[in-house]
This record gives sequence, structure tokens and C-alpha cells, in this order.
Amino acid sequence: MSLHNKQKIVILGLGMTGLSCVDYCLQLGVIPAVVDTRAEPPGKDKLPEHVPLYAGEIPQTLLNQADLIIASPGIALASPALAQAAANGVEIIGDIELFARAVQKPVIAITGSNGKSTVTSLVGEMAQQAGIKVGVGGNIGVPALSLLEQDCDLYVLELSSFQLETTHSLKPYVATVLNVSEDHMDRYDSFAAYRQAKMSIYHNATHVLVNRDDPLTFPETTSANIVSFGTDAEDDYGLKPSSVGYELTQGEQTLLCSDELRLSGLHNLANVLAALAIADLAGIEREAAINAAKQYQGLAHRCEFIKQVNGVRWINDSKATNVGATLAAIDGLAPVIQGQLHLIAGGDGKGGDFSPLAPAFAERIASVVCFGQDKAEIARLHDKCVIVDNLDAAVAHCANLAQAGDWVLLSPACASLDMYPNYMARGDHFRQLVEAMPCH
Ligand code: LK2
Repeated sequence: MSLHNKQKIVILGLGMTGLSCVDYCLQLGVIPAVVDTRAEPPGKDKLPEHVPLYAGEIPQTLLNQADLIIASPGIALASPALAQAAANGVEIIGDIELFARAVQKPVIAITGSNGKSTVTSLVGEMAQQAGIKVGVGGNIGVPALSLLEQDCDLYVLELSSFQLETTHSLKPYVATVLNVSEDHMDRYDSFAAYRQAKMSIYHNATHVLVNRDDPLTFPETTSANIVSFGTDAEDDYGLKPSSVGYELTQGEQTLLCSDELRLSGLHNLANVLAALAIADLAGIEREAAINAAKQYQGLAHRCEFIKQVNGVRWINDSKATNVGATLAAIDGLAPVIQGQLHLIAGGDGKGGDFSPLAPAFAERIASVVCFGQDKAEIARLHDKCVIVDNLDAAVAHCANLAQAGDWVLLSPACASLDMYPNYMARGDHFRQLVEAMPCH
């Protein structure tokens, strides 16, 4: 990596990712400047004292005169600050581009509107079970550059569309777009532009994994080896209905049965198929991969069971930051519930269309409690929706409403950033509220 001729480096956006970029520059002997639009950017307390921080207003001249800007996925390339720097000829990249230029080992790159964290962490577990020294992170958990310090033999990265926009040199050994549904319409001019950002993950990939159920995941052109997964049993990785649910298959071979998994819902069977396909392509021993799939319990904040109170089960799906994720949660949970399902939703809808939720509200949900910035827009979808001020009120409302045997699901279909630092903080708040509820 040649940062040596790039002395004036500006890192735009702090947080965990920004800090990983700072550490990386310092390791290479360059002291970067950090710029953030937030007055108190997260991670400020962990920034080494000798690294200058400009927080609040953006020092445009500093950006315009930089040799290189390392931009956070949280700031658009089209923002005035970055557009002006680009017009001045400044090179703008993201943390994943730095990673791609430095990495010497195979990389598995995973994107998609939903399921990417699940598949990324599951592939990580599979590799670990097989005894491979694997680094797992990117858009979840540990930033990619921090993984490099561990000197792994394989990297499994979850990549967001924003990270992909500022990445050009990645040559993934396996790349996949798991699915494409609407998200981030506040940052993209069109759904097509959002999809295009995701599709760039296939660029220079050796193996490409596509979803047969979602043609939007198919590359237009590629010289890579293409493998597919899907919920049919057509070919490659698929599902065959069986007496206990489904068999997960590859061609004629049965890999495992759905009743051996702790994850539930058809979308999760698709996630497991994708992970098994990736494991095979990456040369991860199959027995280890299957064992890891059987043990995998799922992620925090992803349809996570918190507690049963007075016969009511409370589920935290705060990670559902778009409509597709909430639909998957409802479709996954509704078939296994004896009583009724109550939904808590709302937050920052990012300019997207909530209307795909309407049929699910009508057919599968008893009541919807809406909170946050876009509560009114969601409540408009059905007369069974009520509006409350915040999550505390939403939980209190559902506690009153729900009968023994019912489930209450927090699956907001929105980002949390209107009220919380991130979806984890929102999920933690929900957990606190549920755990404080009196049993009687
Ligand atoms: O869009 S993001 O990648 N992630 C949010 C989403 O998927 O909707 C997560 C929402 C949530 O509730 O947790 C994203 C948005 C804004 C960001 C960001 C990532 C802002 C940011 C960093 C990362 O910093 C802003 C200052 C930049 C100078």
C-alpha cells in the first residue's frame, strides 16, 4: 500500500470505521486529519491525541487540498463537501478500498438488502469450525482494516452498497448479492442506482453466487463461475419439501434438513443455503460447514427472542432497517405463532415506500404500534395501526394489548437514527423495557 506519497490524508467520518482508518494510517507512518459533521462524533474518546479532529462544520479547504480522502459510508459522494473535493481532483476512497489494496489472502464478499449479516457470520462460523484462521467483519462487527492486524488466512466481509461505491480494487474469491429490495432511497436517485452499487461486488470475482428467487441478483456480464441458490430444487443449492419441512440440497445430494436448524423461516433457509454454497466454493470442509449451520443461533437484534412475560413472547428485530427485513420477519414468525402477532414499527424510513407492508398488516398482524419520525406514514397503511410517541409507549401499549400466547415483535422497517445512535442501541432499549416489565 502506497500511502507514503499521500501525506495529506483526510478521514471523513469517525466512528469505529473512521478509527480503523486512523490506526491504519498511523501504522503506515502518516498522521491523518479527521473530519466529522457531528459535533460529538462517536469514537472521539478513542482518537489518539496527536490526530487533529475537525468536528461539526466541514473545513472545505482542508478537503479540497487533501491528497486522499477516506470517506465514511455515512456520507454521500454526491454531498457538496465531497463533490467539491472531487472537482478539485482529490482522490476519494473508502475503508474497503484500503483493505482491498493491502489484503493478500482470499476474500469472500457478501452484500444484499437483507440477510448479509446472517450469511457473513454463518460463513465465518463454518470456516472457524473447519479450523481456518478467519477474519469476519466489514459492515458488521469489526471494520475490515482492523481484521488485517490478525493476519488471517481467509476474510469474510459484509459490504454495504455505500462501501461498494468507494471500492474499486477488490478481487473477491467469492462474491454474492443475496437479494435486492428497496432501501436507502434518501441516498440514491433510483432503485436501479442502489442495485447497481450492490452489483459492483461481482467485479473481478472468481466465483459469483446468485439467488434464483431474485433475478435482480444476476450479473449482466461476468467471466466468473456462476453458482446459484434458491428455494426451489431446480439445480445447484435448493430446497426439497419433506415430511419435516425441507431438505437443503445440492443437486441430488441432501446436505441437511430444516428441522436440524435453530433458525426458522424460509428466508433463513435461503440464508443457510447461501452460506453452504459459499463454504463449498471457498473450500471449507463440508462436514464442518454443516455442523456450524446446525449450531448457528442467529444474531442479536435479528428476530432475537428476549423473554416471555405473562405468556407473551417479546422478539427484538431492531436490525430490520428496511421494509424487506420486516416482511421477512413477519413471514418467518407468523406461521409458528398460536396466538396473535403485534408489531412495533417506525423510525427513519429513508424516503422509501412502506406500501409493501400493507398486505402483511391486513392478513398476519393483529395490531401495529407506530413510533418515530415516519410513524404517520406507516399508520396510514391500515386502520389497525396506532401512533405513539416513543418506544417506551409502544412497549407499554403492547403489554396492555397482548394476551397469553401472543407475540410482540419490534421490527421497525426503518433506520433508528432519528432517535438512537444505531439499531443496536434501539434494540438494547427495547430489551431493557421488556426486562423491566412486571410479571403477574
Ligand atoms: O445506511 S447506513 O449504512 N446504516 C443504517 C441503515 O442501514 O439504515 C443503519 C441504521 C441504524 O438504525 O443503525 C449508515 C447511515 C448513516 C451513517 C452511517 C451508515 C452515518 C455515519 C456513518 C455511517 O456518520 C455520519 C457522519 C459522516 C461524516
